[in-house]
Amino acid sequence: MALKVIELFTADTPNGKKISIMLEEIKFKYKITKIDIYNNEQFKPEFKKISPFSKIPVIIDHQKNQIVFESGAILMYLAEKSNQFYDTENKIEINQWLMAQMGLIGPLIGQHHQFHHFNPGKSKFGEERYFKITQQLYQNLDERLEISKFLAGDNYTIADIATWPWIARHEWHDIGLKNFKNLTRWYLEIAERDAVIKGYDLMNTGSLIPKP
Ligand SMILES: N[C@@H](CCC(=O)N[C@@H](CS)C(=O)NCC(=O)O)C(=O)O
Repeated sequence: MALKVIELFTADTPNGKKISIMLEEIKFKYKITKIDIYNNEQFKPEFKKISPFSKIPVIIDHQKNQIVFESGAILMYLAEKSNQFYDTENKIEINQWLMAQMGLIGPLIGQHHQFHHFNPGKSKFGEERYFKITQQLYQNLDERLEISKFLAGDNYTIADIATWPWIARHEWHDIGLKNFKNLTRWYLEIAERDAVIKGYDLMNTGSLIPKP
């Protein structure tokens, strides 16, 4: 039965899309409360009460009066609540790939966005450093997906849900997703899922998933 208890505080970014995709996947009814991070709404005292670092995404599970911040923790929470995409037998494998997204893929590709996409020409060092790192991450993911259908094995899990929205920003990266055959296969397979198509367009603006 659909639950109508989750409130998602978010913006239209890869970290935000992780959670809308997950909520669509598990078919929970949810309400989106937009936080305009380009106009500093994340720093308002009422938001800071639920987000100590002033970051989106955050959820409130109104059924339990439970606040959860940090997208990885939110994915684990929703996976455990719905009993989906976080198979108990495979938790160690899933945790590794999820933590790699949280600790490496998100923060480092985020820096690539800052130097290459938003501020080109400001720091040659920063542009070169994060371009190379992003290229390396594409390569690492491609190697993994050469031997594994999904990141944590045969099944689609919260590790894929966390990582996919970052690769969906490939047009900003200029690395050439097409050159990474296994990563492209994985990207396209996930892009066909109804929940991903819906969760990607979380603000209902008609956003379409970019092709490789
Ligand atoms: N580790 C956090 C990162 C969240 C994050 O960086 N959110 C960005 C948007 S994608 C944000 O809120 N930025 C606003 C700011 O930095 O002021 C998570 O995965 O939830």
